[in-house]
Amino acid sequence: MKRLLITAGLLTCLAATNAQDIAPYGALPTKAQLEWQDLENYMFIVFGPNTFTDKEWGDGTEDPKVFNPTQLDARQWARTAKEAGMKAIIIVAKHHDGFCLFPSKYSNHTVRESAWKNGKGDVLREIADACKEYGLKFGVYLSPWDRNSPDYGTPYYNQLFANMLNEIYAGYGPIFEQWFDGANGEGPNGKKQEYDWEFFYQTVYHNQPGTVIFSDIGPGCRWVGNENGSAGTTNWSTINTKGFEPGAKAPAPAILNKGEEDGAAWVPAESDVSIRPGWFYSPSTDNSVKSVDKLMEIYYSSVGRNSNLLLNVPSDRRGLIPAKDSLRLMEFRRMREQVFKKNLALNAKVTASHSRSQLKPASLADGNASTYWASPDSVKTPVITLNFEKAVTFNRLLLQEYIALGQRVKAFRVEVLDHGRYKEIANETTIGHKRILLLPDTKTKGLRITITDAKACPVLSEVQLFKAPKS
Ligand code: FUL
Ligand code: CA
Repeated sequence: MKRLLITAGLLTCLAATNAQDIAPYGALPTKAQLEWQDLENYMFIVFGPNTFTDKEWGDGTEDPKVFNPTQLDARQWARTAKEAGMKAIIIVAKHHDGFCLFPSKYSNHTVRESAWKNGKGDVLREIADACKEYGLKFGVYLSPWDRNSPDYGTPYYNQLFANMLNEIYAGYGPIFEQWFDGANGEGPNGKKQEYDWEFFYQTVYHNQPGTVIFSDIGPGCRWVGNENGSAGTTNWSTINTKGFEPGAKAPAPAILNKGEEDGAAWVPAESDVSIRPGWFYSPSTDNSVKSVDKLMEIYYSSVGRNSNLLLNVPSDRRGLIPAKDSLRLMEFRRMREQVFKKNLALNAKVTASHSRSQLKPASLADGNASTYWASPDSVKTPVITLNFEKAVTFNRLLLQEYIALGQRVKAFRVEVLDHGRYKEIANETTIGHKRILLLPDTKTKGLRITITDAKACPVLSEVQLFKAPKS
């Protein structure tokens, strides 16, 4: 009896290991990158003296007294992000003009020198606290390019920049993402800085090893290669960074846009885009806040193409997110809720041409991204079928790979049952964390997804179907 129990125990144990026993493929995400990817959609707040002088790039000679928001309320920013369904805020702590929105010891061009709160204010503190209060993650943009610092263009500047990073990391709590702009122009002495990127990265990691570092090439996440919120339809989360640097020495934008198949490093894309034409608030853009349709298009071409979406919603001169922008964000959230309200795949009977023992195809349609299905190692092109008792009408197909084991799917085909025969409705590349296909209204009792090419046996976590209303 005892032996029997031991054998039974061993068998269950073996079965359980088998299910998990899928060799990861290629470069892999860290735990921090996995958590980061799940955030999907968060807010950027670009703010500073330029907000008051109506510029996109200040030259660093601005009188710090121009920075004087009359009603700054970081809790309004955080509340707006929260109600917009966003999970984090990244704030500009210093733009290219060198003005620090926190009273840095390493600069005399800061909020301390401004008129705001008689020099006693600290925007970074207020927004860090507000993010905490509203359960949002907090991130920081700190421009290496500094058109004010007298040390910019000298070797000491790299140390000074690291000192500022240390100051921020020691004083403002957990920082989920560090945003490094690649822009590298001249400083007040007419010289360009040779950035010591490795030193900057190590300074961040030394303080907070879990911070995801954004730059053109990561190492945590990468620029998507444009500022329109549009990732490539093919989008690998891997790229080759060796020999490259952020800025002028970065890979071409077209490469950043698509990533690189079999790239040596896991550096997923982040799409940064502004809700207005400029990055900074300007009264001249009050009537050009992006429409809900445009924001939905951006959502599909970023989050829907294996990229996170960093949407800039700039504070105005009062220090508030204007009503127009915040209303638009609420409409955008409501539209997403409507589109993704009812996952029609939940009613499907799911089968697969080949399944790994213990992994059920039903896990593909359980609405849970942490449960997954995979084919055996030897099968790279399995076929997944969803059958419905009653015909469903859909126009969005959402797919997810279980990326903890790497990005594996290279191409796939989608067909629907039409008068007893399968008809192709899409033929696409890469999936990654999330892929959303926009399709015409399609009514069917059967959907078939064929993985036509993969780096290793596919590991998929979700197949979802939705019917988006007419906009
Ligand atoms: C760019 C900057 O030059 C813009 O001013 C803005 O900060 C944007 C997010 O990145 O490279
Ligand atoms: Ca699942």
